[in-house]
Amino acid sequence: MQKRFFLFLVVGIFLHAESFSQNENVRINPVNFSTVVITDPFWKPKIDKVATKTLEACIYQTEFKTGRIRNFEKAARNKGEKHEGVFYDDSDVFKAIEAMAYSIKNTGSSELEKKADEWIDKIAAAQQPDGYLNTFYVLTGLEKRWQDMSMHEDYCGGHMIEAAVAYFDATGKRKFLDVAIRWADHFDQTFGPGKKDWVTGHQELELALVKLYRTTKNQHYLKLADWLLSERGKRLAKGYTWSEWKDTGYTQDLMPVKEQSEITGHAVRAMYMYTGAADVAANTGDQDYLKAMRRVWEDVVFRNMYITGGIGSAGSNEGFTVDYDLPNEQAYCETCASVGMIFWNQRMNMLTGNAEYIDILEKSLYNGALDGLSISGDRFFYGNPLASIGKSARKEWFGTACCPSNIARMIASLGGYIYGQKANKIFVNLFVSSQTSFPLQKNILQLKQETEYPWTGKMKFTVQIPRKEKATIALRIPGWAMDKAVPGDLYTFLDKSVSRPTININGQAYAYAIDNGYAVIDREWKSGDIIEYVLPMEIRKVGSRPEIKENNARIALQRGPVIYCVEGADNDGKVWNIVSSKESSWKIEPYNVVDEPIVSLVASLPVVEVDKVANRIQMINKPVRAIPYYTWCNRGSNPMQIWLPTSIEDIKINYR
Ligand code: FUB
Ligand code: ZN
Repeated sequence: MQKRFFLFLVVGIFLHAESFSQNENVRINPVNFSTVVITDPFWKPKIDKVATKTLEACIYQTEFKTGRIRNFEKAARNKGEKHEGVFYDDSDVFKAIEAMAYSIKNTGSSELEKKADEWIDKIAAAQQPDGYLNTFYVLTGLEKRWQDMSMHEDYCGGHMIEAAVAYFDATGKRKFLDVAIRWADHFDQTFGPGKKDWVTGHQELELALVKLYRTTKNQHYLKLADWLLSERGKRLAKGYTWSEWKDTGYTQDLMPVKEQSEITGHAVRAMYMYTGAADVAANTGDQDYLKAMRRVWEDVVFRNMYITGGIGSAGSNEGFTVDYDLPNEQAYCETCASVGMIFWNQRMNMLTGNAEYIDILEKSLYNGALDGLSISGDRFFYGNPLASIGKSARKEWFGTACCPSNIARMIASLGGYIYGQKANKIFVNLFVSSQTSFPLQKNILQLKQETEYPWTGKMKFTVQIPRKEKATIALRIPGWAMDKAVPGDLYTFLDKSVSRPTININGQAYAYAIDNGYAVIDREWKSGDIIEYVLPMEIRKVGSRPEIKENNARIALQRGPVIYCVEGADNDGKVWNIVSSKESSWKIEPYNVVDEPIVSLVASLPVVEVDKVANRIQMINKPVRAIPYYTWCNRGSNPMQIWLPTSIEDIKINYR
């Protein structure tokens, strides 16, 4: 571990130095994931599970159970064989390779590298002489390519670029990157100012092109990303599968991106687009994207987001509907949309330096996104409802299988979301036991973080630095630790807390200043300095704005960033009969869901029972247990609820 950490540090110093010397347009440069060594008791087992179980499942499905890899083989043979599956299936191969790349970096797995190399050879062999690559059109008729904007050729290309960049970063091998460059050059020769117009069918290519620009330093790719964003809002979008969505905002094409202020349409498309816009802005300094995105972000967070950080309530458009339309049982909340929220909010934090974006990132990460992956690592949720009558089940795979490899690549690259830096200012965004290094003006500061978050709110940071140097360490103060359930007032804590975060440095209380949501520690650092940071981990009852009809007279439970639910498996099979008044008294109790050690919440609460013998309905008090939402449905299909009724009246309506 020590040797590996040293290697990480050396590579990291170059990566850091490069990123922050280059980018004057951002307030925070995220620290590259590959320079962060995660040792965390909560996340490390998950990262390891992704590298084994999750990727095993993805590989099995991609290669054997479905024709995804066969499609590349057939495209390379060019013998007129049939395409298998859906027209965007190539994207899942690429996302799996991206997750493999991060996992190779995390675990050093030579097996994964061998598999990725094997797939990359097949992908490269299927590339057309002009750089084009999409197995659907290669196998169904190349003459039809680039005619229907809704057909995801650009989306698949974008995922290929992301995977190729990640694989190059992880292994230094260029083969896949060269395939991606040839594809991007083909796209660049075909579309752009003075060439053909193109509105991306499913946004993704924009953010991918910025990654390619960062890797190759070729400005063309950045300009192309910016141009693609500028194509939106001119009503140029055309495509067979879009006709029914015309004028609904489904494709975020009703207004130019820089003029948008409302969130509309397909949630994943929207998240990827705003992530791409932020990435362009981070490299061009264009302020108009940021202004528009702040407006849209407020529309999401203030009116259209679940308490889990999930977004996109409707299955019909896999996206947004009208303000406050946030049904619980019917919530769509695609795993990919929560992953997209994580991407976008990281970029917003980077551009603005404001910690509130990380509050939302953290909310989506620990709840809406993490719920998408089973504890075993090989079962998945596509949608993540907030209530269930017990018919939901985690699945091995899906017909449209975007979510499994998406959550895999997210967790595998978690190291990239923990720290940031701007010159001599270090930012701690997430609380995850880990180590990394920061190049300062004169020194390299090594920071070690130790914590059992999210189960406790105690963090210990140890500094190592060769010579004393003045620098700032900014620790994120989560909104929930300051009595604010979310930015805006969609959700509020029902009881007031007086506890506040505390900081001790070398055993002495430190009176910190707060700047943009960070506790700022400004001092000359020396080796062995220790920061102890304590966040109040109280059980909070949460209410929501009255406009969210389904939550009226209901409360939810939160502790730290974790949203809780009640599940049948812990409560005699029933959870729709529980009443939890605003005054109910909950306590913490360590518990295990399957083999996941968690902190559960317990209370004695009135429940409605049917007494069949006496032929009557009665209320009795029973012990009730709540578990973290992300752990539900790991013990078979069970009823579940996040929002608990506060009175019997609501039970009458909803009792099952
Ligand atoms: O269209 C590709 C992916 O499939 C989308 O991101 C998901 O919402 C699903 O429709
Ligand atoms: Zn998905």
